Parts: sequence; structure tokens; C-alpha cells
Amino acid sequence: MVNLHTSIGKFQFNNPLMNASGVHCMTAAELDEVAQSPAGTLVTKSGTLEARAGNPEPRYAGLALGSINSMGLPNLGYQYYLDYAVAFQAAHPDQPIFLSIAGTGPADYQQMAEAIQASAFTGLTEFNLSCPNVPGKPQIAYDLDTTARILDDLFKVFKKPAGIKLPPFFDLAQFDAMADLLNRYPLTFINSINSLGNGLAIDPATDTALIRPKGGFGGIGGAYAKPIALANVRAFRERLRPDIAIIGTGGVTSGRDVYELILCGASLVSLGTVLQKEGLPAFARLTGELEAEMTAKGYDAIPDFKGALKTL
Ligand code: RRO
Repeated sequence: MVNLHTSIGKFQFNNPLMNASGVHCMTAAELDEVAQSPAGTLVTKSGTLEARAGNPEPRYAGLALGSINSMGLPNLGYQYYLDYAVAFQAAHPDQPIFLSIAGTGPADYQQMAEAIQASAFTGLTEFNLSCPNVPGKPQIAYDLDTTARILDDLFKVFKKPAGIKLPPFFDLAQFDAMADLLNRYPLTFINSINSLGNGLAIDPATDTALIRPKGGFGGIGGAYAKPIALANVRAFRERLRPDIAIIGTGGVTSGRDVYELILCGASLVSLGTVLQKEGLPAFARLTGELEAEMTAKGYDAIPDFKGALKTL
């Protein structure tokens, strides 16, 4: 039997898998189902100051090798998820939980951070700086100055374990610049990557974009994203302070994919499109496949191969 235990900061998990924010985490009922699955932890849908209906439908489509979405941040408001998380940790003191937060502008982050700081929440907060789908609002983390301003303001008030959700980067100079910036802050983790922003998928029968919002543009997830996710996790693991853990997200369809994200340096691995397509049984399937891969490679535990990617 292999041991799937992993940790981030002082938080302990008995399985490295979790849902990706946005999938199976809109309501308390969905969150409860993830908590009761083999997943090691769970994260809420990104909550905003006020509840949002999100973009018009259709706003998600499955694709041959993944998915496209332009949900537009539909959520029940951050207070709903904060209340859920506080109640969850009271009922499950040994099960860490992540709260995800998204602003529609820089000031929102500080306001929600103040509220979470003042609350009884003791888990991990993920500040989503990479939503690609709010019309007229660029992905924040592609703008280093705005990112620095948000983090400066945030950490003046926020003293609890915090991380940020990053978009994919595509140039080594971007990794250098973002890692330099992130290393200045008391981050507990980053989550890399959000979906590949602003892809386009077309229905061949009608020559029409598959989703309605933004002229059909949306975030791409699933197998299409895997090499980019691996590269982002690897690039940040090589550049970030060792005490900043990485949650690897993107492109998982098999246990081998989970293994490879860990090989690149991920401490936890989250499931987006695969969870959307297969539902909760994905956690048991991928756990079994990860165990089989570790056994085949002769590893008993996650620290034995975490970050151990070899290069030529
Ligand atoms: O709700 C969304 O449209 C969404 C968000 Br907030 C995000 O961070 N990533 C994504 O692919 N979709």
C-alpha cells in the first residue's frame, strides 16, 4: 500500500486530490459531496462581494480533449462560502478546507480579506487573480503592477494562510517576474493554472461558436492544458521560496497526469474538467491510478518523488 499523505504549511491531507474551484462547489450540497468523496480536501466556487448570476447560457461545452467555459463567476456571494467553511471546520476539525475569493476590482479583495480575517475561519484562502471570463475585466495576474497593489493591500490586513490562483504564463521572463513578485509576500501557496484564457471552439454543423458569452471566447481546460500546467508548476517550483507550496491544476485525465504534476512540484492536484465530465467517481479512479503508478515506479510516498523531475 502506498501512502498518499501530503501537506501544505501546517495543513495535512490524506490524499493529494481536490476539486478545482468552479467544479462541484457552487452549493453546500455539492461541497458536502466532495468532502465525503476520496478527495483529500475541497475548495469553494470563487465568491464575490455580492452573489452573481454569471454569463448567459450556453456557457460551458465539453470538447474532444477538454472543455471551454465562460461561466462569468456565477456564485452565491463570498459570505455564503465563508459561512459554509466555518461550519464545515467546526464539524470536521481534522479536514482542511479552502475558501476561494474573487474580486471584480482590486478594492474587493481587501474588503473580503478583512471580513475573512475577522471571522472564525482557520483554513486556507485562495485569492483568484485569474478569472478569464468577466466581460470587460482582464485577468488581474497578467498585470504585475495591479497584482502587487492587491497583494500589498491584502497582506496589510490578512494574516491567515493565503494563496493565489494564477493564470498560465508562456514565457520564462514572465515566470521570473511573477516569481520575484510573489516571493515578497507571506504566501502559503499558489495554485497554477487557471484555464487557458480566451480560446474559441466552433460547432462544425452550424459554424457557430459553442458558447454564447464574449462572442464564443472562453477558458480552455482538460487535456489541452496539460503541458502548459506541467510547465507552469515546474517553472514556479524552480523559482518560488521553498515554503510556498504549489497546487497543480490543469489537464488531469489519468493517474499518470496527477503523478506528473507532483513530479513537477505540486503538493496537491485539483480536478477541473475531468471532475465536470466524470463526476465524483473521478476521485476514486484517479486515486487508484496514482497508487498504481507510484507502485510501478517503486515509490511508497508522495515526498519520495515530489519535484523529482529529471531533465536531459
Ligand atoms: O466563473 C468563471 O467563468 C471562471 C472562473 Br471565476 C475562473 O477562475 N476560471 C474559469 O475558467 N472560469
